[in-house]
Amino acid sequence: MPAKQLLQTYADRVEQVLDRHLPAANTAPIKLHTAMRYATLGGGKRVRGALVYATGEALGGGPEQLDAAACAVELIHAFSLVHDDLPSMDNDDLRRGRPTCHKAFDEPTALLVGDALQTLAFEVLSSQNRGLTAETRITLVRILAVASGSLGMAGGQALDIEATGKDLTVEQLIEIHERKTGALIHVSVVMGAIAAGVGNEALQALDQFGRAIGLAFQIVDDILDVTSDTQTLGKTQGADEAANKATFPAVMGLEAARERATTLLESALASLKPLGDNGRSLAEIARFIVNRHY
Ligand code: GRG
Repeated sequence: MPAKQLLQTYADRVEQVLDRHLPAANTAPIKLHTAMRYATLGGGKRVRGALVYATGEALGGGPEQLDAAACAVELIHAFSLVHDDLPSMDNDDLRRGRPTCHKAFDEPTALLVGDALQTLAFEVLSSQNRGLTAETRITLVRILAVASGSLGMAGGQALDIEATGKDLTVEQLIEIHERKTGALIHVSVVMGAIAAGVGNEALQALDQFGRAIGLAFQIVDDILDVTSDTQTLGKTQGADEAANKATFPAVMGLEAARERATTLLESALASLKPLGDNGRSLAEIARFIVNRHY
């Protein structure tokens, strides 16, 4: 299936699961629940959820076995976007083509939306769900917590803030990007694998695939911030440069950044070899990540 169709299928599925798990907008506190649904539903490419499904399915897992993990990674992602857009962080007005959560609601609500989305992710993951043993659920909770915490995404964000306005080496930049964005993308692949009961050899291959594609994702995000436009991106174009952010195009130049993303794609695709034909959907998503325009 072509990448766009594949992503749409997975996006539709995870949207339904998210909708089911988010409290209804008319449940008190109404403003908080309305804002949680606003920040989570009806937008986004759902790449992380798609990676959970595509990885799990490559290993013979059924979608109902993968729903909780796909939903949890998208909840953590939505949380990170809401907090990332706050005035004390990136101070953005536009996200997914709409006003950011704190603009549509207010800052205290946006803070609480992030907090509540994070705890909901772990509630969903740890709840009794079809096909996953208690041991598997605990493993999923642990690896998602590590990937989003101070050694993963939150730590990457801290390093990114510290690096603003400084001259960085490519190695320093890779370390930031691997944590800030790469960790959640990498763990989406690993969670899909674990939820599907992966064996050791395939897990190693997928671990490499997830790392490569996680870093490539942020490099391309940096490139698009320079080359695309606000309407296509659904967020403010040029925001990185305006904020004096350390980015791949800034540190190594646009062409070298493009080359690095292509090399990472090649290495990600090579990691899929042990999966044979079953890795086709993952390969499609990897190509989309590197060749996308939004
Ligand atoms: C979540 C524990 C925790 C802490 C939050 C604010 C923060 C700490 C981290 C920020 C991480 C962040 C926002 C990184 C940028 C990642 C990125 C490239 C986002 C855009 O992802 P897309 O393009 O967005 O997949 P869509 O809208 O398609 O889902």
